[in-house]
Amino acid sequence: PSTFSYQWDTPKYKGKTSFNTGIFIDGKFLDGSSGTTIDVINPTNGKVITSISEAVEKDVDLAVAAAQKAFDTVWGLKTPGAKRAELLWSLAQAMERHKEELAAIEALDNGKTYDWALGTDVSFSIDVIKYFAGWADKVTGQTIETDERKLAYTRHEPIGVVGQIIPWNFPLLMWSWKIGPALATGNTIVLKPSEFTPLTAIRMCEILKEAGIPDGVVNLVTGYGHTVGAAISSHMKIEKVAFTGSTLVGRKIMEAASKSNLKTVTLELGGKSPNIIFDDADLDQAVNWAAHGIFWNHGQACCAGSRIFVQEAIYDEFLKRFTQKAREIRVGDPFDNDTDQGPQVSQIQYDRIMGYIESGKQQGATVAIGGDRKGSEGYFINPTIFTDATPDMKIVQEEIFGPVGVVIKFKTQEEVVKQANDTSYGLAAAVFSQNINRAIETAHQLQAGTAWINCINQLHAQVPFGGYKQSGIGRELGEYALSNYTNVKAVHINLQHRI
Ligand code: TXE
Repeated sequence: PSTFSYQWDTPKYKGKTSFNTGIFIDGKFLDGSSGTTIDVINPTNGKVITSISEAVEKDVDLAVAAAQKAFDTVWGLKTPGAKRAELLWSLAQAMERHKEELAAIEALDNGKTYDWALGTDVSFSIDVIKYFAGWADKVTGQTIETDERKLAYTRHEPIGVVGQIIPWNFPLLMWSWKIGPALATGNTIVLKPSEFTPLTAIRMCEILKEAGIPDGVVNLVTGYGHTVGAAISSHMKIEKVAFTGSTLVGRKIMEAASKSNLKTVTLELGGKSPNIIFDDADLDQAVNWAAHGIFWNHGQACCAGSRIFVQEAIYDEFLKRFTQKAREIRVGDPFDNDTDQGPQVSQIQYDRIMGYIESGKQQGATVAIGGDRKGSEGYFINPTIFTDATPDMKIVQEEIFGPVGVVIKFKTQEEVVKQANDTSYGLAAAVFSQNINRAIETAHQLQAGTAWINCINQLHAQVPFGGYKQSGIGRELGEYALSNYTNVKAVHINLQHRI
């Protein structure tokens, strides 16, 4: 284990952090069993920020044993819900005390702007922990009428040790979405952050301790997907795995689960979300939201409104204003207060996005703006808008996961709904219209787990989120998330039934 220190200094924000790193098992930082490390790269300049311990399969076994011990002794059915609520609330308060520090680590590691990290990622993560703190003492079953000779009721019991594998686009936020409901319902955790952005999850280990969460309740294994992620998904003593990431890896996780112990699987995967703008929309608002829809978090959002359908009467005017809006986005250093958009997270993602931009050009789409990199170092890509795309093009079909939107003209509601649903994904969709009947009717016709009307990318701790079709299985957030982490036991009591 070693220490990582960093200092940030902008005209508006100054601060420093220094914390222990390593894999975190049973409340202690350790080196991974292999003794090897993983370099963490700064996406702003491609340089190494620090090196962290690489966990391997054996470390997952150690983490599972620690989590099982904690489940049997200090958590699960051993700790009343009210106590877990208190501890989760204390966790939220500890995060509040460290919020600038967490935002800075996130900006450094992921490349998102410090302001967004603070105002959205960290704040929303705290909201999520508070929200699930509120549920911890309210997870109850039902009493069920059968007949007078019998009493039946259900208990919602924690599953036990659960595995959680999270991505790099919202490192702390995805940590909170996973940790919140699992701890509220009494489970213990083996969590793997993305190898690209492990730093906030590592920093959270000491913050969990500071909040009083008992040792072994949350264990962190920092490593690669094909080793540590695969070991979690195929572990015989992990009864449930929750994953956010690519559809490709989601399939591998289900396969590993089915080949091992048939653990339950929840998946939050990719998307190619439609954003439909009717000709009676408030155009200024639609332009602003559409830009937020695709350029928020540099396009690295599973729910990004990447297919922007615009009705023909307003198409030209929309495109003019939308292009202007994209031109105004300031791409630069995440720690600069004037920056709207930082770099993409990694060289791999940068290459993948530039590959999609090239394919769009080659297949005959028109670049209305952008389509190139910004500067000569780091993974910066200018906001990009394509027009004249046809439904078969890769930029229309596949998730790009970058600041690249495609604007498509449509004539009728019937036609646009058909096109919008013509995808293997079904995560989210948005509709803009001042005719509320038309907006609601369209929202109901779209095959998506979330439908926004006159807004986009709005997420709340109280509201469930998840996908139809190949965008996933199960729902996170809201009351719905609790059922991912409990087993239902039916208890039958014989009162006077004689055999
Ligand atoms: O994702 P991976 P990648 C999409 C997006 C992006 C593409 C590829 O389109 O361009 O996926 O990104 C772990 N068993 N999304 O390759 O690999 C990995 O270590 C178990 C959408 O970076 O899916 C990391 O912790 N785990 C998305 C996590 O999976 C494995 C967010 C996610 O990374 C594994 C991210 C394996 N065999 C990417 N292989 C969203 N839904 O928001 C890798 N992992």
